[in-house]
Amino acid sequence: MALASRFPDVEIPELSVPQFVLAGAAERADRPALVDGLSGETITHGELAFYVERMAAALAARGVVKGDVVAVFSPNTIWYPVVFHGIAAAGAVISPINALYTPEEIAFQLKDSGAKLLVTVSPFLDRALAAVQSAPVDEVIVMDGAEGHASLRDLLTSDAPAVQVDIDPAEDLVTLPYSSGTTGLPKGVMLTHRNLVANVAQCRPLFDLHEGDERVIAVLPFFHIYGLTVLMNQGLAWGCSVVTLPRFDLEQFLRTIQDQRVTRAYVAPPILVALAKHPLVDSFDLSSLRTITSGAAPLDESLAHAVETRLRRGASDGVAVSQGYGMTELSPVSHTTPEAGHEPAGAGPTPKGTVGYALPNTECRLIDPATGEDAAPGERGELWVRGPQVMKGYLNNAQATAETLDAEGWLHTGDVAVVDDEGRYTVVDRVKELIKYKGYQVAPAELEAVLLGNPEIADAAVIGVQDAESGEELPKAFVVRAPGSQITAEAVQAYAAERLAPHKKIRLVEFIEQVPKSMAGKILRKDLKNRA
Ligand code: 4UW
Repeated sequence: MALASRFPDVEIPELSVPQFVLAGAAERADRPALVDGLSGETITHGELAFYVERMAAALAARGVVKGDVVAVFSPNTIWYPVVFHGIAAAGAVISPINALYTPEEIAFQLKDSGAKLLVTVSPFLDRALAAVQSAPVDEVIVMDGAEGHASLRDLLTSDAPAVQVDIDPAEDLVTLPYSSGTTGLPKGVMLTHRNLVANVAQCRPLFDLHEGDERVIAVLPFFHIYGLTVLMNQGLAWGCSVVTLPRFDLEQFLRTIQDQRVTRAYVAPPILVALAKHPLVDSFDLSSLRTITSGAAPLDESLAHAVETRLRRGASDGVAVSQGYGMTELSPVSHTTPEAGHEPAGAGPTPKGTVGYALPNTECRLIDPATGEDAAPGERGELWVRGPQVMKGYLNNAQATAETLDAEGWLHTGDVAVVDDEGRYTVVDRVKELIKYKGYQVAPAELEAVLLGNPEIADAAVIGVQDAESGEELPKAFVVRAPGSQITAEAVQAYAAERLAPHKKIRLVEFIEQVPKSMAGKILRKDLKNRA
């Protein structure tokens, strides 16, 4: 039984992502669109639209055509949105690469996505060049410039003729982020222009925007779908100033909120832990903040209350802390908490342990994994989602697509949720393999594949175990030593750490005689969880 959204449907404009996001740029041409939180350097909404047009023209002049994939490997900067929308306006597809990736991880994504160009920044050039040795691309563009490479300045000042690419929003891809989904290795998630346009349009009725007076802090990375849609595209489409930070540093984060008078923060739970507990927080004036929304991993209700209480100081009305829920395959938002006064008709405040309501145009089902039937009212079940934000599928992987997205359009999330009588959802468990470490994806299959590359390791299985103190999920490897091997836990960890980004580090190791497997050879992760 489909559970309808408690909100009326919204209309989804038939526009490409750049057309939609830049639609209001001329009206607010002189207002800051992007502000560098550290240097104060600014791009206005008018300049943004101009640069995007130039970027698209320059890419077309370099031979980029509709459907080509361009990989972007960069931390957050004010130029990232210029690059993103320039590529999109040229009809090409952006595959965003995690800024922490090793050359091996970058090469995997370049090859799998079939990227034609790679856009990066000079501090990342060593890793980028190491990656393209095994995954060649036509050209590496270095945004801030480097000897022998075209820079963003070169592209934006070229006199290439303007381009008009015909885009079918419902069919054509705009971005290809990577996600392991419910099982296996990271896969390219095919998101269309319509997916991303819809997701911003769907969130709009839940927010009380102060037109022309909203500043959003973009510390979560644009290379992750949460930052890409919620900070970059939503922020710019709604006419906010998006204040970028290249990485999370608590003091810079607090200082930037204070100095830029930031009104909204979208974060992951570890940042809320710092806001609740760290002494530095008291040294800054955070009274401009109106909302803090958390997502990407479970948020403890008491932590949300602790942050509200701590920040409710002085003359300020304080800040509302709440939760949303999303997944790369959902562009990413399916659920969020409306701002006070924007709840569905008749509903009261949204409890902080919940992830809020299904967005407009979004249907849900909760399926009892034991029976495959709809869960009884009030009972838990696997969350299925259907709506215009649901991905088109996984790139070149019909089987994984069919396992996740059924014939009726339901996306099986692999998360377990309950819904209350008012239509508010709480995420209570995860039945998929995926591990979340500080909000980042860690795919057990990827770690297992790396470990199996070590001749001293005969077999390996990875699961997430809850750390009682931090509440984080820690990747734990069960390792079977090869005959004669005396490999230590430290050596296992070091071997993986050399090849994988820091968030994928193996935090715990246990040696075992045999990895428990089903008759079909599938790792019995439940048995390992019980053992851990
Ligand atoms: N509670 C418990 C949550 C929650 C959660 C996510 O890396 P991905 O694919 O994607 C994300 C997206 C997060 C997100 C996007 C937009 C948004 O508004 C918002 O809230 C403000 C969050 O993380 O990982 C997807 C997986 O992350 C877990 C869950 O397992 C999901 O399938 N997850 N949000 N609030 N778990």
